[in-house]
Amino acid sequence: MPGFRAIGRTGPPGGVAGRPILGRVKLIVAIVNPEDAGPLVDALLERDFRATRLPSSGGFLRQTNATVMLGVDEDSVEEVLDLIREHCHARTQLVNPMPPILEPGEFFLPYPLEVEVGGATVFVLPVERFERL
Ligand code: 2BA
Repeated sequence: MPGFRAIGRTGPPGGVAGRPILGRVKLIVAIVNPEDAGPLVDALLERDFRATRLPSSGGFLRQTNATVMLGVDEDSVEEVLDLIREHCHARTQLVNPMPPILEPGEFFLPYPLEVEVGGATVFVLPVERFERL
């Protein structure tokens, strides 16, 4: 489809108001460290991808992370994944385990556990229809 390299790109390609795009669009949802989200979104915008950043938090650690969401042409998925790989780094975090319920005379010595988080958790979903109204 000529002129439709990436719906996320600015300029005339797809996503023109009133003209739906059917088929070749993917929605990329990337859960990343909040420190990486800024540089990632900057790099995406530099390459003319449009992105939405949402504040989120992990169910396990219950700490703030960031969810970056972008709709792109399927041909651009690998380019976006490369940018995510470049800008999102794994980190280790210390977690304090919940103390167990103790019987009288038992004791619990809490010590923090190390958990590795990210680079990024990425979902690539098919989009049935994309339209900017
Ligand atoms: P959290 O749920 O806070 O998980 C943070 C890290 O804790 C995970 O890193 C993983 O290393 C560990 N973890 C999570 N659940 C665990 C469990 N049941 N047992 C042991 N360790 C566990 P990542 O795997 O890199 O995930 C980073 C964040 O990405 C997650 O934060 C969550 O917000 C999101 N995420 C990961 N997998 C997901 C999934 N299948 N669906 C939706 N969100 C997901």
